[in-house]
Amino acid sequence: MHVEGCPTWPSEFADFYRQQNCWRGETFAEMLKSRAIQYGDKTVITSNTGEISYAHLQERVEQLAAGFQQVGMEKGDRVVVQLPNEVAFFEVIFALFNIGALPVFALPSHRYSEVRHFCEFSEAKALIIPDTYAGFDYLSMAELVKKEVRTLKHVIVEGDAEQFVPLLKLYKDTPFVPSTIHPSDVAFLQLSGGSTGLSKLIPRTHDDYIYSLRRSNEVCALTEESVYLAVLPIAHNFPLSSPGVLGTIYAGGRIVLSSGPSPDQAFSLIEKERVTFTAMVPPIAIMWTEAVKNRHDDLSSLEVIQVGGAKFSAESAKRIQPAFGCKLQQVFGMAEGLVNYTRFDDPEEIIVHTQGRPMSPYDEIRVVDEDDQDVPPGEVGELLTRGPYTIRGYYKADEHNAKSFTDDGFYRTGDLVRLNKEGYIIVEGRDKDQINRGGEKIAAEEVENHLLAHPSVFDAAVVSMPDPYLGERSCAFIIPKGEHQASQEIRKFLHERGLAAYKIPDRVEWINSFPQTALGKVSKKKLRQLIEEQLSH
Ligand code: J2J
Repeated sequence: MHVEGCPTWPSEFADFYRQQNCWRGETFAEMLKSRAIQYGDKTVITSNTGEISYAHLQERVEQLAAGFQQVGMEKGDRVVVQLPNEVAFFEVIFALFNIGALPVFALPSHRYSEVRHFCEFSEAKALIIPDTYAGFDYLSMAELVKKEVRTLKHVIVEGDAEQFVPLLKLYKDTPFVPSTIHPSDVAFLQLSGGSTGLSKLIPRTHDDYIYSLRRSNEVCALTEESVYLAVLPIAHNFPLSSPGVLGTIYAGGRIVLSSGPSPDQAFSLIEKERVTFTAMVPPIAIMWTEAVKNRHDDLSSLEVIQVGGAKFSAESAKRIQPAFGCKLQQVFGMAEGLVNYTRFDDPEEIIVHTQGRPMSPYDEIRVVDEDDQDVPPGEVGELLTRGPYTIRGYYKADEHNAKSFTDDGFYRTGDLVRLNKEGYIIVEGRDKDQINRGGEKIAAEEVENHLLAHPSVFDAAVVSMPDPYLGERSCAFIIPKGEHQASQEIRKFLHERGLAAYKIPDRVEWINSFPQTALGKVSKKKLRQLIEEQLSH
C-alpha cells in the first residue's frame, strides 16, 4: 500500500537501484524475524533492565503486534513513538513494522509543541510515551495533545499509565495477523531538522533504509562480533541507522543502551560490556576526551568512535585516536538520506580534516552556486544529492518540496561544502535558516513564530552565535512592542508554550530595528556579526 503524500522514486531509478542490488526486497519485519532464527539466544540488547535475546525480542514483538491489532491499529496508521533508549523502543517499532503501521520518531526532548505537531500533521492514531523520563511528566503533555488532536485514539504508556493504556497490557499471547508489506512501502516517518517553520516528516521505505544499513555496515565493518553502545537518543537517524542500532541488528551484533552520554555511565558500560563501536556528536566527543585523562576505565575494547551531526573541528578530531587508542570516523549524514563516512584506511589527514565521502557508489552529489551551476572543483557551494536512500520529497509538503528538491530530484541539503581532490566533503557552513546546537537542529522560523506570540514582541529573528563547546548556540534578536521585558521572561514564555528546551534561545538581545539586506530583508548575516562582536568584547 502506498501511504498518501509520500513522494517516491521515478520507476527508472527504482528499477536501477533494484538491478544494482541496492534494494533487495527486504522488510524490517522479516529482518528481525530472520535474525531471531539465525541468532536465537544470543543477546541483542543489554540495557539497565537486563538483557534480551534475538529470539525473545521477536517473541515480544509478535505479542505486541497482536495487542496493537486488538486495539484497532492497522496497516498505514501513523503512530508517534517518543521513547527513550530502552528495550521497549525496539519492541514497539518492530511490532508496528509487523502490522504495517508507521512509527513517527519523536525525540524524548520534544515537548507539547513538537509532539502535538507530529500527531496532528501525521494524523496519528496513537502516541506512545514513557510515564516520566528525565524528570518530565509525559502524561500531562499527552493529556493536552489528546484533547486537541482528533485522530488520536490511543495514548499508550510505558510505565504507570493512569488514565491511558499501559504498554505492558498490550503483549498478547494470541497470534497477530501479519500484514502484506511491500519492501517499497514507507516504513516510518523520520524527522527533519527543519529550516522553515515546523519540522517536516521524512518518509523512508524498507528498501531504501535497509540498503543504508547494509551499506553502512560494510563501510563501518560492523559484524556479529560488534558491540554498539548507544549514547545518543536512538530515535535520531544517526544512532538509529549510521549504522546505529538498526545496523547492529542487521549485522547480528549486540546493542548496549545507555540513557545518556556522561562519561560516568558510558565508560563503565564500555568496560563492562566490552563495547567496540559508538557514535556521538562533537560536544560529547570533546567532553569524553577531557574526561578520559582523569579516569582509569578499561576502554581497550573500543575500536571506533564515530563523530557527526555537526562539524567536528580538526583540533578536536586530532585528539581522539591518541586519547582513546581507537579509530575516529567522521560522519556527515542527514535524515533525508545521504550519509558520508571517512574510511578506516584513509590517511589521518583525511580523517581529521574532512567529513567523509558518500557511502554508496550510487549516491550522486553536486556542489552548485546560486544558479544551480556546478562550482569549479574545490570551491564552496551548496551540496545537492540524489541516490538509492535519499528521499524525493517530504511527507505532504508539495510547496516546500518544490523548493527543497530540483526538478530532476536532487535534494537541496542547504549545506555549504567543498570537495577536496580525492572527492571528500568538507562542510564549510550552511545556507539554511537553521541553528545546529551541538548536533541538535533548530529551525529559526519555528522559534520566531513562538516569540511573535508574546505580547511584548514586535518582531524576532533567531540566529546562531559561536560557542566553544556546542559549536553554536542560539540568540534571539527581538524588537520590543513598547517596554522590553527581562530575557528570562521570554525564555519562560517559550518553555510554557511547550517548546523543547534545546530550542529556547540561549541569549535574548533587544534591538530597535533589524539590519537589512540589499533586498530589504532581515540580514541574519549582520545579526550574526553583531552578536559575534559583542561576545568577543
Ligand atoms: C557538519 N554538519 C553536519 C557533520 C550532520 C548520520 C550523521 C548525522 C546525521 C544528522 C544523520 C555533520 N559536519 N559531520 O542523519 O544518519 C548537519 C548538516 C546536515 C544536518 C542533518 C546520520 N553531520 N551535519 O545529523 O537530519 O547540516 O542528521 O544537513 O539531524 O546536520 O541533520 P540530521
